[in-house]
Amino acid sequence: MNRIHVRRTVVLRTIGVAAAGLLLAGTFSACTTVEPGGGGASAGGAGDTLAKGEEQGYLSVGIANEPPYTEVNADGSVHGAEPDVLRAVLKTMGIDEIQGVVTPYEAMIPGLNANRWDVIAAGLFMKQSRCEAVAYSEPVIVSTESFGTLPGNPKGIETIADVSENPDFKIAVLTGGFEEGILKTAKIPDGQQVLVKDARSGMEAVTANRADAFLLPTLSLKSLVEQDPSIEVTAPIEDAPRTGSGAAFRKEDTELLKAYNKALAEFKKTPEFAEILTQWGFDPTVVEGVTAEELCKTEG
Ligand code: 6CS
Repeated sequence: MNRIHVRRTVVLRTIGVAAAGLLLAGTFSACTTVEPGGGGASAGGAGDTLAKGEEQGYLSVGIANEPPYTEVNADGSVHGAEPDVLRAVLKTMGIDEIQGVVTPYEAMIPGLNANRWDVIAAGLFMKQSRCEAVAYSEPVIVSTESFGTLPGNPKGIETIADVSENPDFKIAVLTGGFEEGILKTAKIPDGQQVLVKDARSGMEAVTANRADAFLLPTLSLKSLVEQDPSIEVTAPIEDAPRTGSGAAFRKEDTELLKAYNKALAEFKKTPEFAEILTQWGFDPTVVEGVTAEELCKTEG
């Protein structure tokens, strides 16, 4: 197999999240043949993902497609701040490629633990429940949240408290996303939540007046607005929890986590780390001194 193509392979799967796990509805590759067994499926046993990656020369990675965190290009190449950092760090470990598997945020952890992919690098923000289910690397990104609203923000929605205090406000959030958790932690009734499957649907909920605002990371909303200026983005929400993300591994992959964190710590000292984050609009200094332990204390 042409290794260049392996780098650029994206295994695009239409995966529905069934109650008991993942329903694999179909697999096709955007670019080249995928590994036998369904592309990202982990052939190894528990805890040997590092050895598997070293042997096969790549790891499969659960991603969304939500710039600037993750981006799948028309040619099937996988980019975005998180996959670009993951690829660069794995390269220093002798694992030259990553193979992306696009999936909804709510399916990322079940899919990882069902061995559908080997790691998550999607901006899957750290919080208590997620940190109980997977082993996060040290963070590479610290994020803010904003509201996407109609131009002029006619309802004046700027904080989570504004939503709590106005029971008629409806807020679109991704099903199973970090933002749905923010609303639940704030005890905002389900009736005020408009669950959507992806960022595009969230924008449409606002422009079609099914929701008064779309709650999403600030940079994701700004990226959407670059394509479609039909909404505007509020300043970062002051009473939204600060959080961040890094790679997420299976709990049993302790050897991979240890090796990755060691390599990541070295990589963070290089100009390439700052270049990647800056290229995607992130401030590389914001994550300095922030730990996974701290971010895993985030409620939800
Ligand atoms: O961690 C999450 O669930 C959220 N992360 C990103 C990058 N976008 C939305 C999603 O809900």
